[in-house]
Amino acid sequence: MNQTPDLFAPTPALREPIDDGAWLLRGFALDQADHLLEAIQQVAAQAAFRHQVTPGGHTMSAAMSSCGLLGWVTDRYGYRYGSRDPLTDQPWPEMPPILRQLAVEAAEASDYAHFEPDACLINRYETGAKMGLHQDKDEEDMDAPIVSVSLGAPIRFLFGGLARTDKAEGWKLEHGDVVVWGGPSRLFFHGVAPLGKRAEHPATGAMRYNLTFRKVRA
Ligand code: MD3
Ligand code: FE
Repeated sequence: MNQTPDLFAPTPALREPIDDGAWLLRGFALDQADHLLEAIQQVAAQAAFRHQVTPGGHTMSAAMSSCGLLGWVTDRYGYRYGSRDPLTDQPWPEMPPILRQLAVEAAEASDYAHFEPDACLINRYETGAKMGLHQDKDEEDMDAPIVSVSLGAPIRFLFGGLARTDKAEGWKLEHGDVVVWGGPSRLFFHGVAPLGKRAEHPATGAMRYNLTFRKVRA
């Protein structure tokens, strides 16, 4: 038996358990944040941020874009993933490698090996924008985790359980934070509280961006 500590074993990234299968990696994206924000602007130059309308007729307060093979679309007829941006009828912009790489590394650090996202949704929040409690269940592959990256102004994230009425816990998500949701937590209700009036960050002013990486097709 070798009792000598292995000085060269990889150190696991500092991670905080949120729930079964869910990890908060505080500051995981911090050193790349400027490059990630540039990549977001490049995507937005081809697929502009837009406020989509839900089937219930409500205009979403968060503006959205997408990149990768698939993007998420909602309109009066329903929600779906599609391969073209309805604003331009063009394929969604390719997922910038720097974004994909970060998501794969965060999944790996959370013990989800071989994550291959085919969609990256980009949410942009301005003061007062929010996202009500919902489940992400439009994806075919529920074995894959969802990786989320927060950039810019901080927000209060709400995380409940499998039932809409389960009590939701609040977490602060800040610039550079990454959260990985898989296993039992994959279908939990979640949302974000309205972006505060004084919430800001030097890199984005009063705006917050959230990237979510998904594997939609099984
Ligand atoms: C928990 N976005 O795009 S990210 C979404 O901050 C979404 O923009 C929020 O919910 C945002 O669908 C929250 C954190 C998050 C994302 C996906 C999850 C938490 C999740 C999927 C399952 C469980
Ligand atoms: Fe969600």
